[in-house]
Amino acid sequence: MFFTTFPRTYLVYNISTLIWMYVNICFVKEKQIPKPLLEKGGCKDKTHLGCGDGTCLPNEYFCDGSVDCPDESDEVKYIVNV
Ligand SMILES: [Ca+2]
Repeated sequence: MFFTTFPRTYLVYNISTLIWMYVNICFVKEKQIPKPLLEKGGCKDKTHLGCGDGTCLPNEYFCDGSVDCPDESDEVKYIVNV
């Protein structure tokens, strides 16, 4: 279990597939809130990422410890394969 204030990339051993994989992990909150869209948000500015509701914010706003997305999805726990 890693606790960070910003998304970081970790090498993680996946027990179900028995392979090592790189993942971005951000564990900040455990409450049920939407997952952020991130790169799938289709933000025009490439330095921005999408909140769960489609709002675009600068990527440094994600997992910085304070809520910025209207739906709080910038601070939700998420794992993204890289
Ligand atoms: Ca934030």
